[in-house]
Amino acid sequence: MIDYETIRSETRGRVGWITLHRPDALNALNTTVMREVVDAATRFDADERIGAIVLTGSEKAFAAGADIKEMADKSGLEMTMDDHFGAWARFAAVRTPVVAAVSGYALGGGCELAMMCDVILAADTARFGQPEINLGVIPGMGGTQRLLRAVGPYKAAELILTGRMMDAAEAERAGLVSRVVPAADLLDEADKTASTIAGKSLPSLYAAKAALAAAQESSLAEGLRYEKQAFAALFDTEDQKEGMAAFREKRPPHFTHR
Ligand code: CO8
Repeated sequence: MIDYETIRSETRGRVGWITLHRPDALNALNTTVMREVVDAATRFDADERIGAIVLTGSEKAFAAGADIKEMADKSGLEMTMDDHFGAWARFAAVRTPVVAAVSGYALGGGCELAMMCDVILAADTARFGQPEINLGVIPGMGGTQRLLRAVGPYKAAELILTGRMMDAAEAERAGLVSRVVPAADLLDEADKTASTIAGKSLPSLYAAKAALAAAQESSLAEGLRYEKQAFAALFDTEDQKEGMAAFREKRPPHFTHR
């Protein structure tokens, strides 16, 4: 286990857990958090014993945004030249499915980080928002793009222009979260969901995640072409033969991730 400064990272079965741990700053995302989350996620992604990742925070905060104190004195040119927070793109690009388990605040960069994950489980205490407008800026880690795709243009505009927070029930109605669970059950539910995912064949998980990403990034015609090819390519895996044989033989499949 690697000794990180701002996160905890551990393995439970086939699930890699990353827990944000800056309790004094409500898990505000500074460059150390970014470097460490990206490092942990990249290591899990390179390990075929891992089939899913859970990203979580504390009971009070998933993450209350990018670290305002770290950014406050930067100039526009410095933000551009540093590509401040650019490495988050590497987290968004991991092949392994990521489940965000959100309790408490998921604001600004925290909401944007949750939206880089594939599944968002929310405790009934979760609060989502993009309050950057209150700081004289706008979302900068994908919020204007991913929130609009998640909840539609009018809901996204209202949230981003007013900076107001929405509770877990509203976020679920809006389509931002996969499921809301009682706060006390959040980590168990995240474990169950991630373990279920991690029990599938890795090649099909990677293909499903990539095809879902293609749906966000391309036209319907391109996306359908991509899906058709990816679907056909899976017929050259041993796991496809095993999955379909297991169905015919009325037994659970034993995937070898080949
Ligand atoms: N950055 C730095 N420190 C923070 C942050 C933050 N985002 N959020 C909270 N903290 C710190 C507080 O300063 C405080 O520290 P201290 O005790 O040393 O003063 C500690 O965490 C506890 O916070 P509060 O006392 O404020 O706790 P409350 O329970 O009273 O309030 C809130 C909780 C409502 C969540 C409040 O802390 C808050 O409003 N936080 C800021 C939320 C926010 O504006 N987030 C957006 C940040 S900007 C952003 O995310 C841009 C992303 C894109 C960047 C892309 C760059 C390329």
